[in-house]
Amino acid sequence: MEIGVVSLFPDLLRGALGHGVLGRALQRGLVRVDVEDPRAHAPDAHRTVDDRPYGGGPGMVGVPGPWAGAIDALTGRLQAGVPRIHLSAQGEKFEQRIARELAVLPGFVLVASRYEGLDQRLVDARIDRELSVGDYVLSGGEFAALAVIDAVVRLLPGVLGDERSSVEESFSGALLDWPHYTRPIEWEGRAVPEVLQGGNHAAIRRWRLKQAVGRTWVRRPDLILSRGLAEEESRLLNEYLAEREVDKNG
Ligand code: 9D3
Repeated sequence: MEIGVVSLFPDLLRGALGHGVLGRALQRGLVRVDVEDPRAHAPDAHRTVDDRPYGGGPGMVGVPGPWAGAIDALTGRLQAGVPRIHLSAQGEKFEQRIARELAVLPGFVLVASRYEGLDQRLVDARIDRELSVGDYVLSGGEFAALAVIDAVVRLLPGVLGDERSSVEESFSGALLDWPHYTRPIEWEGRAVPEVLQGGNHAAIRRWRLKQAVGRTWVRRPDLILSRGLAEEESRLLNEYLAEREVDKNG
């Protein structure tokens, strides 16, 4: 897969991509990331990439020429027809479903903008899709682009080695994870749950499923509502909620 990124901070992008699962995938040639700076496509001596908004108001707007130049340079180096995606707070919410869609493509271009946004004519002429990473305000699209790249690359065949398979993890409408424990068996007066200390694998499986269903119900009821519960799961949820009442009331 080849991913193009348009960004005013190419070093930030390249630096962040050098580590962990992503860094190894790049080193092993499973994915290429090609970064292009709009400043390199600005025609004037000042390398202008933004200007004041027509109609007035605060902030700056990305001027179309340099941004189109960077997008076109990347598009020319990538396979024909790959989607050009603008990271924007106004975009469609990025979810695991979209990560899976992108992971089967030969590549895509991500445009990370700054300021109040890009000139709308550039968006109309060059952008196929706009994605947001959630309802909070970032100061630019770079960290959103990195989130998209990370979520997509770990789905590529061969990227996750012995680590938990992405198939197992690539849920949508699944449950939150159960709690995890390691040594020491007691820490600051807190013990590892008794059931995990023994070798009763059926009991351990039930405990983990109960925790997963219970946590999901408490923290993310939206996931339960869109997914539903199997019979065993709803039995375990009732147990979880009953045990929580006991914990609360002594
Ligand atoms: C008038 C309000 N503007 C500034 C507070 C809106 C605004 C402009 C530019 C808000 C954020 C940004 C920069 N954000 C991104 O480029 C961005 C983003 C985000 O802020 N939240 C979630 N996903 C994304 S993807 C790109």
